[in-house]
Amino acid sequence: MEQARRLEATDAAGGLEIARHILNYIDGRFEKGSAGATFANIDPASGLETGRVHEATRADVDRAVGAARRALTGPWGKMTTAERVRLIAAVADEIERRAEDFLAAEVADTGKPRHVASHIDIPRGASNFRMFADVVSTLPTETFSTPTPDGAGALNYSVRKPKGVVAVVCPWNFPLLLMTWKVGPALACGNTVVVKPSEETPRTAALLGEVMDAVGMPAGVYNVVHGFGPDAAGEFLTSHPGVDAITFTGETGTGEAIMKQAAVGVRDISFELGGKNPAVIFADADLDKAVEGVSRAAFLNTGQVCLGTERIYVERSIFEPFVARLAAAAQALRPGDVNDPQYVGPLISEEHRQKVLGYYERALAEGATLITGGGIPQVDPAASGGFWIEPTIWTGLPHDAAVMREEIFGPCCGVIPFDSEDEAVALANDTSYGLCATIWTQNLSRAHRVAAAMSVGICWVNCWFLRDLRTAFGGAGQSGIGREGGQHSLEFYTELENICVKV
Ligand code: NAD
Ligand code: 6OD
Repeated sequence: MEQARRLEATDAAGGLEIARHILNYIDGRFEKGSAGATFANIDPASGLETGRVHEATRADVDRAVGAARRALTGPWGKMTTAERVRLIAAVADEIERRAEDFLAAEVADTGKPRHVASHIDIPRGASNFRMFADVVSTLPTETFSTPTPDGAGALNYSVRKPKGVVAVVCPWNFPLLLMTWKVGPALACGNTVVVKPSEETPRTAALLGEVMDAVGMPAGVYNVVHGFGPDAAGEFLTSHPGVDAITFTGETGTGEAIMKQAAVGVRDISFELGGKNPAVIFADADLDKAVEGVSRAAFLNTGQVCLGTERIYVERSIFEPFVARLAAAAQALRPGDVNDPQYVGPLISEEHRQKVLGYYERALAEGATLITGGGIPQVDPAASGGFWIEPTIWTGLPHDAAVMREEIFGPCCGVIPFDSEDEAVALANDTSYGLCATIWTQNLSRAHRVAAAMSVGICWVNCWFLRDLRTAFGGAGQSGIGREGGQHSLEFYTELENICVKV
């Protein structure tokens, strides 16, 4: 059975045990793609192939959607909320039990530091299930007592029902975290899912299939189809008429394409898209904490964080010391060893590195002063095939420069001075995106005033990426549609029916 699941025994890559074959998971079974096609799974830290991903065909996607539809009316659809919640909590427990396997898979796919994966990605994979199990267990419903002309009255109350088959399309930067952030609430609300993980990072979605098996999840509730986006598994899924709702995290341009597909059949969408997030540092900020926080926001995960800071506005009186200290923080980061606490990982692919390096060149052409970085770092020859890149800081850029307006998704930022609070707010809001902002100040009134003035979905004050999963998460402007998190997720993952009973 174990052999059927994984096709082949495990392989060692960078000392980690990972599967050589990454399979689709359809209707409770691990499968090759029906056309037999595979593509390479690459370790970004070495540039080497570590496995083969079995690509799903249109027919495979069709079977996955069919299995998900059948599961809605099978044992899963018949479960009480309490039974469903028990199974979902068991998924969380099993992810924790297999944390080392998930860690190995995530590090192999992304090259990210082990301490990032073990503190952020993998624990969130478990808590995304546990938290939404709690949310649906304590779900309130609304009731209204309604007067009627005959004086007898009526009772209005609401019930929440699953939306049906939910397509979950995910990116590569936090593969398990972002996928389970959607799968957790979808299943907690009684839906079934077909997941299309990023072609760059398919491992943890496949591994979650083993978890589903282990906890006895009914077949068809959780399905995974591997492949690419346009004219491939991604589009086959999002354009499939059997899909009732699509939840997507990725680039704004991809969101536009998926929105067109979702229009056919008027399917519901929830989008978490790109960002070009500002940090505003006032002269009264605690400088140590601001430098540490902004450096994390700019360089964590090699800048491949939708919430990451790529625009930094600093009050003029502290501009120079701030830039010098941020540069020192960037220079302290070291590529090469996933176990090093100061390790900065590679970018996800050579294609992405070329895109980011293109922006590095463009910044100079647009008039930037290069403070640090700007190229490819020296690494141990054994790791030289990895997609390494230097953390980079620019000053002197005009605010309308492309590198200050377009999402780069790399470890880089432009720093611009400001002279007044109004100017800082205007600069921060001058973007078509609106995912998040961070503000650094010790003036409480200013913190509240400026936070409320930001045109974003999430504003952090004196912190960054501090998450409480009960809160609304999502973007304004071109950064997304809808909010997920806590009870907000119910708006997307359930259909609310009002029942009016004449007394
Ligand atoms: P991407 O949009 O290229 O791909 C995301 C997923 O969509 C992949 O699984 C891909 O195969 C699939 N896809 C691509 N084209 C498709 C199509 N036409 N139809 C259906 N599926 C398609 O994004 P990425 O490069 O994987 O991730 C980086 C982007 O994601 C950045 O823009 C980042 O800001 C964004 N992101 C946003 C958030 C957020 O919460 N707002 C979180 C993480 C990443
Ligand atoms: O924390 C989350 O729920 C979330 N969606 C994080 C997104 C990170 C983007 O890279």
